[in-house]
Order: sequence, then C-alpha cells, then structure tokens
Amino acid sequence: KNNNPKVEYYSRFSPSPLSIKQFLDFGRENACEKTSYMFLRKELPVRLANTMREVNLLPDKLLSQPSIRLVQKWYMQSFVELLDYENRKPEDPHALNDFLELLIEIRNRHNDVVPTMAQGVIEFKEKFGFDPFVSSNIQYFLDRFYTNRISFRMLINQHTLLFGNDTNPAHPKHIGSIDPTCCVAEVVSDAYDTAKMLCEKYYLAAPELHIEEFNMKSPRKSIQAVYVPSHLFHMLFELFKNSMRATVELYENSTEGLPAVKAKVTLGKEDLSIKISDRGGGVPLRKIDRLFNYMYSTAPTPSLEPGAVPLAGFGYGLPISRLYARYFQGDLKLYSMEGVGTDAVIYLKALSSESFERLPVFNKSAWRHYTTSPEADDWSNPSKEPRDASKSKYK
Ligand code: W6P
Repeated sequence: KNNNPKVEYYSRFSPSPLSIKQFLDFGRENACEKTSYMFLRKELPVRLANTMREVNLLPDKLLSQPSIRLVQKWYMQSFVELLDYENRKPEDPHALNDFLELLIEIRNRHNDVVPTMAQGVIEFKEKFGFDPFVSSNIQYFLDRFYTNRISFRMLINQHTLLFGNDTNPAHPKHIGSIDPTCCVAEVVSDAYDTAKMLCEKYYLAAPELHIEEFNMKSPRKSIQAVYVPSHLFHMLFELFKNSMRATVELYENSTEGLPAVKAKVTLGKEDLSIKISDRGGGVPLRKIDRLFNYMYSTAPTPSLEPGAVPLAGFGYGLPISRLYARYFQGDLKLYSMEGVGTDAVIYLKALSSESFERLPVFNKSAWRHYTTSPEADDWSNPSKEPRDASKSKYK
C-alpha cells in the first residue's frame, strides 16, 4: 500500500536540522518567502518520507489496526500533495499562495494524529495484551514519530506565520512561533494558572505556587530564553497538572493546608533549567519509567477509583513533553523520593545557537531496531530462595 517510489526516493535524504538561531535569522532579515518555499518543498517530503518508511516497519499486528491505517493514509495524502510543487517555479504567480494554503490544509489534516495513534495502541492492546517486546518497539517508534511530527509542524508554523497575511497582532516581536525574549517565569506562571483552574474545578482546591529565579549570568535580571513559548507552556502545564494531582490527592483527607508547588528557574552558561517541585508523596523508582511509556499509559479505561476524575496521568502528556524538551537539545527528567515528593526538571539550552532540532533519521541503525529481536537479558533475576543444590536436576 505504501509502494509509492517517491517515498523511497525522498526517504534516502536525511532531514536537515535547523537551530533556533537559524529560524530566527531567517525570519528576521526581510524573510524571503521564495527561499522558504524552495527549502520546504524538498524538506517536508523528506521528513514525511523518513517517518513513513519507519511506520511500515511496525509489527503487522499493529499496522493492521484501522486507526494506524488512517494515519498512514493522511501521511500519504499530504506527501502526494506536496509533490505537486516539485516542479513548480516560485515565479509561478500562484505557486507561493497555493503552497501556503496547502500547508494549512496539511496541518489541519494531521491535527488528530496523536489521539488516533493512541487509539491504535489501545486496539492492539485489547486484542493482543501487553507485550514487552512490542511495547519497547512502540516506545522507540512513537518517540521518533512524534518528534518528527513536532518538527514538521514547527516548519509549517514558521512558514505560515511569517508569510500568511495575518500578522501576529498579539505578539509583534515574535518571529513566527519563536519569542526572542521569552520571559520564562511568565510562562511558568501562565501554565500554573491554567492548571490551577482545572485543578480547582475537579478538586475544589489547588496548591499555591512559589517561583524563584537564579540568574548566574546577570544576577539581577529576570531570565529570558529564545524559545517557542507554546512548547514551554505545554511542558509546564503537564508538569503542574501532575504535581497538583499528587498534592491534592495526598492531602485529600488531611486537615493541614496543601504544601505549595515550587518553581525554580535558573540560567547558567550552558543550561537554562526549570524545576517544578511538589510535596505530593512521590513515586517509587520502579514506576517512574511507566510515566513515560506510551503503551503502559494508554489504558482503554483508566483504572481510576470510582468517581475520580483524571486531572493528569493516563495520557501522552509526559512522554510528549519530554520530546518537546529534547527536540531543541534539552531534556525533561523526574527525580522522585517516595514518601515525600517529586522534582521535575526541564533542561533547555541557554544558547539559541546550540538548540538544533534533534531529528530522527531513517537508516540502517533505525531499521535494525525494528527487525532485530531482543537479546537474552544479561542481568540476574531475583529469586525467592537461594539455590538449593539438593533439588537441582544436575544432582
Ligand atoms: C508526582 C508524579 C509526577 C509526574 C510528573 C511531574 C510531577 C509529579 N509528581 O507525584
């Protein structure tokens, strides 16, 4: 079904990662729509084809799920539509406008890719159960697939925001989706406010927020980043929901007030870090990986206590937030102490020249991930009893 030879052709090119600085420089000095067009009409098919080749390597049991088929269809349609521009000169009087409109159409077509893929994973799990090998395949695949999607939408958003006629009235200083002077503490506070409203709606209470900053570079200045505020908001909103849920649920039957959630924003030479700390009782180390596992966290019916409403958890919020952080060479980590609480840290690059897109490449090494079966574990399994030689069959 995916035997379009152009997919194979374009998948042989590696995606070209851009840095935030390049996005910025390109968008600032009399941004050229023709240059952007010439770049995207090749780069977008390359990025689509790279990910489409990888979808095809998923196990048949997963590929045959209707939701996955639907997503595949969207990708093929967008890919084919982009190929209409392979030979259209930018001087063609309608090429630039038609292309821009196509990008908007494609963006809309792909709006529901994440929940639709999640549905596919649910369908698979209902039929075949939780398979650790498939789960690790899915983890590897979805991390790459969603990173590709984040990058694809980043490119589309830059082009449509820079060259669409609707100039951004709310944020005249933004370059497309990038804020060159993004005040981090403000985004922290916005994300907190939004999570707080949700939390109060469900639980009739929410912990307070204390924000602290430490600017190693210029101690009396508030910390600014060159970054995509919507990405930062997405990550912080997710972390706040988790912290609030843990806090409120731990103190549900307590007469004490809720312990505040603390945010600390720091700027060093290399890293801009944001720590969100809660006193929500923490998560045992054994369960931390699950919070980032797609297959584990897509439950057909969230196993909640009756009457409970999910504020956070059971979804792709955390793994996708980590992908946003990693997309520009940062990371998102959880440090939990069971019985006390959790610190979540978002690491970003302090310099926009170092925040290059981190993109999956379809190559031999990626291919091997899907086609090689897992090796035998080379660490011991815990055993309940010490080995009893008298019961050994080698006696
Ligand atoms: C928790 C679990 C969690 C996940 C992500 C962020 C914060 C927290 N706190 O208890």
